[in-house]
Amino acid sequence: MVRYFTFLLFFLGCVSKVLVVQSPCGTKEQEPATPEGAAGCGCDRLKRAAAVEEDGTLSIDPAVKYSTEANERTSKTPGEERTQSQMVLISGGEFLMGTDNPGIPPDGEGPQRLVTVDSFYMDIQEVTNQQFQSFISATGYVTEAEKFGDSFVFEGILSEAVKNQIDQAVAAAPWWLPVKGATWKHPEGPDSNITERLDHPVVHLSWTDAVAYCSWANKRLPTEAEWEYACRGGLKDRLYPWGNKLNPKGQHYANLWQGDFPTHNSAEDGFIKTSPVMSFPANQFGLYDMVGNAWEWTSDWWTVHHTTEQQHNPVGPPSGTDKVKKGGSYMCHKSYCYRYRCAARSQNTPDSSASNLGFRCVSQMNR
Ligand SMILES: *[C@@H]1O[C@H](CO)[C@@H](O)[C@H](O)[C@H]1NC(C)=O
Ligand SMILES: [Ca+2]
Ligand SMILES: [Ca+2]
Repeated sequence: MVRYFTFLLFFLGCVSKVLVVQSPCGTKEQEPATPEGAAGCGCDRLKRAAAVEEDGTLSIDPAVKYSTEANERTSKTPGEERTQSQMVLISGGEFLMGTDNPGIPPDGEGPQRLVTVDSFYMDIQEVTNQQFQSFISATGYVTEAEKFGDSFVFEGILSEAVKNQIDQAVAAAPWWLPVKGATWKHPEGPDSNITERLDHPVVHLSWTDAVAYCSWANKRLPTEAEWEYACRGGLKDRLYPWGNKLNPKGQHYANLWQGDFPTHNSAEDGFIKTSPVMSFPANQFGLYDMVGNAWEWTSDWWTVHHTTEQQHNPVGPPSGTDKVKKGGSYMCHKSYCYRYRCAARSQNTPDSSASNLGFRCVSQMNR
């Protein structure tokens, strides 16, 4: 109950900014944001208020400790079928992070700033259902959505049977419904499964769950800077991982939303929901689905204030309430969620989970 209320307050705050250009949602803007730009697809305000203590601190499971112990219990037999993602070396270097021409100014996409990152390896794909299944089989890990008993699902992909059971919605974004029993194994609730989607990105995982998985795999989540450097694929100051045109030569380069959000998804790119990973071309670094398909968690706490001084391996603020996610999802359309750009960003509390939010891991070594 509280969590929907919190959502509503946030949303109203954002909308009021559109009218008076002043609100807690954003800072000085060069141009008025669209209501869509401010409120987005509603993806960024899904919170579990229950996890926020009265003093504002967050109660987070010690996932790292847990998964380290679990990892020690897991014996890696030689010749065992490889389930981990292939990784690619991202050679370190400097790049321009963020943009001075923000698509959504309140998100803190700017200012553009010079950042250097050291070399690292990155999963070429989002973590899939099959890969996450191997983690669960090895550790017995229980995800936060399973503990809480529900997760947020986009209404457009729910069955009538499930929709009819729901009496509570997010008032300001009625297309997001808290669905009892929605988990990574049951992405649209108990009457759905992942049997036909083993090669799709795993979704309904919290930041804490994502950290637990990467840690088990002897990897970690990327920082926002690493993620954005990787997204840009060596291109300078471009919108997308492949350049500035959304559909070069009429081709789709990412699983996004075509049609009218949220009522009509024409699926011109071939997919209404998630797609199998690597269904679209890789960027110049060999990375797939950096934008679109599933949003991807990063390790950084959220802030919209960035220094313009040159940074080396920035890791974000030391603390916060929300974590940064990058890349947008299959739900993103320019009219509502113009966040399928490398500079774009959004946030969720670390215990939030939803039907369009996943992750990939990085490592200093090729694992
Ligand atoms: C999984 O879902 C498919 C439909 O996508 C259905 O045909 C199948 O029976 C389901 N399997 C199980 C084990 O529930
Ligand atoms: Ca699509
Ligand atoms: Ca993605």
